[in-house]
Amino acid sequence: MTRTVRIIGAPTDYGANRRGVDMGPSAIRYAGLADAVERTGANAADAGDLFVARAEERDPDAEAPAGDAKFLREVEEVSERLAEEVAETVADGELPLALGGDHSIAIGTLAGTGRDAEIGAVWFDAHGDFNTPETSPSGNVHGMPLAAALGRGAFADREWAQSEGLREENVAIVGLRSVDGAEREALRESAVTVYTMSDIDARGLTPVVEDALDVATDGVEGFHVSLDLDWLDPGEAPGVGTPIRGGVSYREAHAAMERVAARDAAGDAVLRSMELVEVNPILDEHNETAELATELAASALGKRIL
Ligand code: 6HN
Ligand code: MN
Ligand code: MN
Ligand code: MN
Repeated sequence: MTRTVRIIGAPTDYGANRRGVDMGPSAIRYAGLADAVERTGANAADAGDLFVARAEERDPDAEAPAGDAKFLREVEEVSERLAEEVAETVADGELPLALGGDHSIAIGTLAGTGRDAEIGAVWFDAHGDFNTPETSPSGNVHGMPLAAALGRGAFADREWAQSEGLREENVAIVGLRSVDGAEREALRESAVTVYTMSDIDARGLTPVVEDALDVATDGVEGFHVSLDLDWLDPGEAPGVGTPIRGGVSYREAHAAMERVAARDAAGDAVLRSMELVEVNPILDEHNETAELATELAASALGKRIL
């Protein structure tokens, strides 16, 4: 049966406190995402963009109530809309592919995809995204989505942020190279599995990603792939809001996505949802980061060279 991939744009930059990543969905579509998905043999259905209130239209007096998290009220609104759309897509037997937007959109994707099933997640990112409002040095929610989905810190009493079917034991971060002080402590005491860039240096990309997929597929129905484009080296992916040197290469990124496709095809736990985040067209060069996001999605969806 031909799989249908439902493309869902989430054009928000409220989690990053800077303008630009809200144009990510347009840039990724312009780079040819739907065609790339269809070339893998899947159907592509574009659900358009979710409504995101423009910053200029916000009530300046209505600040977010949550201490040190910026724009948490706006993030909540977008998360709830995205969670609904993702849950419905999964219920319809389709695969949601969410386009950010900053990484705060993962709160909505994970809430939706984890609504009716036990799931795992692989987090391809330079960052841990494991801050909470209490630990975050920036207050930006895009540094918090993994902690939010797991109900940590101030997210413990925010049900909208939590992913019901996701447990720390089934989460793996791959390629970590930038982590804040208190965030590091939180990761160390958590049950999340972390593979740093040093692990990739020492062992090679493929065995590390295979281990991460083992973590994310252990005893669950399906797994989520969160691809932050700053996972790659900024030389390959310049169009991101928070570039960190020393990331994976073009070829390593494809190899990782090909391992995702292989695991999906093996069928023990299937690829259930995916997101492409943090593409910033303003900082990009000739849309190459958006094109890269498109190509990597195709590899994860099973694109074959031969
Ligand atoms: N991202 N750890 C930093 C913070 O502000 O919490 C950076 C987060 C970056 C988040 O790239 O998705
Ligand atoms: Mn429907
Ligand atoms: Mn991230
Ligand atoms: Mn990142």
